[in-house]
Amino acid sequence: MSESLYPVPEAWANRARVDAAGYARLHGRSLADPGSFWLEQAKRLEWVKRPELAGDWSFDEADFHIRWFADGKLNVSANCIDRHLATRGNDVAILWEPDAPDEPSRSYTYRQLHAEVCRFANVLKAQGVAKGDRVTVYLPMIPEAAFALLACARIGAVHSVVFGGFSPEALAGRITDCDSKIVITADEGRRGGKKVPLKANVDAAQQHAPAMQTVIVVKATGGDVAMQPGRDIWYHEAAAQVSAVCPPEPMGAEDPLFLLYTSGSTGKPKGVLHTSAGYLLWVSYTHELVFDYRPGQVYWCAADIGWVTGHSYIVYGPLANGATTLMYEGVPNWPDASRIWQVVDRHKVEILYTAPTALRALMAEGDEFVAKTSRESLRLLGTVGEPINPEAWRWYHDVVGAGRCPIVDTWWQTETGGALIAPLPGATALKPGSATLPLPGVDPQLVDAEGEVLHGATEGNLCIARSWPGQMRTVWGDHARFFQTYFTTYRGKYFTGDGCRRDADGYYWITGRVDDVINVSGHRMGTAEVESALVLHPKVAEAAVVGMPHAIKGQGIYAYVTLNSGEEPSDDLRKVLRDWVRQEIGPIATPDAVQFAPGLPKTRSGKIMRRILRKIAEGDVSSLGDTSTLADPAVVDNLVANRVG
Ligand code: 6R9
Repeated sequence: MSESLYPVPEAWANRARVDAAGYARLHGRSLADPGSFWLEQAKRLEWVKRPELAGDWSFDEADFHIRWFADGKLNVSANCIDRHLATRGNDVAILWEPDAPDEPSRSYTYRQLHAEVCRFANVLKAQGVAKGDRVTVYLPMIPEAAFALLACARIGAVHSVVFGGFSPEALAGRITDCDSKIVITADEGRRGGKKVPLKANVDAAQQHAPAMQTVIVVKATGGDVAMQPGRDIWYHEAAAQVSAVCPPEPMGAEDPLFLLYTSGSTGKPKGVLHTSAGYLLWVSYTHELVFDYRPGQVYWCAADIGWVTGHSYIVYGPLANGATTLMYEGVPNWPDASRIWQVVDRHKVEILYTAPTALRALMAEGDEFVAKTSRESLRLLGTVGEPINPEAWRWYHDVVGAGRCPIVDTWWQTETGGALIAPLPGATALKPGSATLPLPGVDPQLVDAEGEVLHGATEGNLCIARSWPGQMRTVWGDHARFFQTYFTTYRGKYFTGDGCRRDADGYYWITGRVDDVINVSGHRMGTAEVESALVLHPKVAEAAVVGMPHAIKGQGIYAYVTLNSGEEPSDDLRKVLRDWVRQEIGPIATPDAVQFAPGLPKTRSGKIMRRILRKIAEGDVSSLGDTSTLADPAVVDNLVANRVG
């Protein structure tokens, strides 16, 4: 790992909102006196009723609870829209760049956003959606996706966005889990010149999602879709019937804002629940601090709204700060590997936030795609989703940013709401590959396997020792699972599932997941989910899935499959199984390698020894460790001999 240091550039130091000493003071005060610190920060929001309480929480089983600003009242959409109208109503709120570069972009001022969101909210109300109801959003990256989220927030409905790349089966599971009676979708999505049949997927989901009663369809491409009378409604027709005024519903600080399903190490995806005030405060505060956002700047988070990054840093954080947030419909490498940089030039983007996997893919295409663009508007670069390898970091810094732009490597999770460990560009010297230091209010601890807290330069499991306002509040419908998943591994602490090293300067280096979660192109995939999909296939008896190193994706999916007796392994079947998983979950879950295995390495109690499977998938077969506890040590030789790749 690289330990080279990139000091804060002089231009940044001179205009820093927070300098190095300021950061140390801020962090110190946030931990020493959290009550007054957070009540003061709470002033950055507009409240219907200002809170007098800050954090009220306990991670202990007997008294387990997490609440922030619990006596306050506010509306999230009013904070993201209405309160900006007087001062910047004519500033651009959302700048939309379409998939095809020759199509015109679109922009919405805060005033126009207000009208669009009110109209959308009234359409939802007309369909009977009330405070607390769940609304599933299955949309492409079009402005209506942001309108839909903010419309839910306006009337107090709880949105649950399902990524447009997920299959009908995955969509149905998420609709059913939260009992969502209404789904908002589009005729089709577009990505990289290809159509995504969203409405057809919703139709296919219906048989497994009986809760679904109403489907609101946004006309995005004008493609042919079958409308089911009594269930399906065109958004544009419904919107023409309602007014563009909808007063925001005053919400309790702890009223739910949204659900977002994410993969864990066991079971089906969990509905991570975020509430209103603490979440909004966290994303607004961190968006301003970490990106040093200043009014008038064009800011671009190139994530999809289907992931938490899109929620927090395309929609809620930037809009709460009155920013101009760019929303891009397409993919980074279409029509060619220059597209991102062309969009930067077209819209004079100053802050760009993307994922290491995209950078590695673009880097592999060669520097000329970057060099032929100007990028002179850029002043800050960000990354998120997985550890960034120092080579990609340097390319981002030297080639994309021409050595001029600091890189903020932001570590966080769906569960954390927003960034927890990240540099402040005017305060923190950078080290390629390190997310650097904790943000104010964040108290990281590294612990060993027994839960002993490790001090100084060390490596261990990353826990957070106290609550922060943006923390998730529960797993939808299963509060016991919330406690069990995050607070029982190490008593009294939130366990992230990540391994981490801390160096002598106190910098944090995330080393990756230590549980059974694979990070594929910055997206979380639970091994258990892929395994469940594989064993649903009639020819499969058993499956075990692990991560393997992948040059572009960071990690790939390696599946060991035991067939039912009488079934013959073949390359055709390998392809059938890959397509099967793709159909069951979605393209991101497609295994990169499928190895047929007559047996899996198991302990005498029947537990699969994933450590061994990981080593073989990595190609590191010289150090398989102790295999003597296996029920049948001979299976290992077979696995090694038939390794794929
Ligand atoms: C925001 C997001 C969370 C997991 C997390 C960790 C990995 C995210 C990272 C990073 C190293 C970073 N991760 N950011 N690892 N450096 N800057 O990605 O949320 O999809 O829930 O994934 O991603 O392993 O635990 P989510």
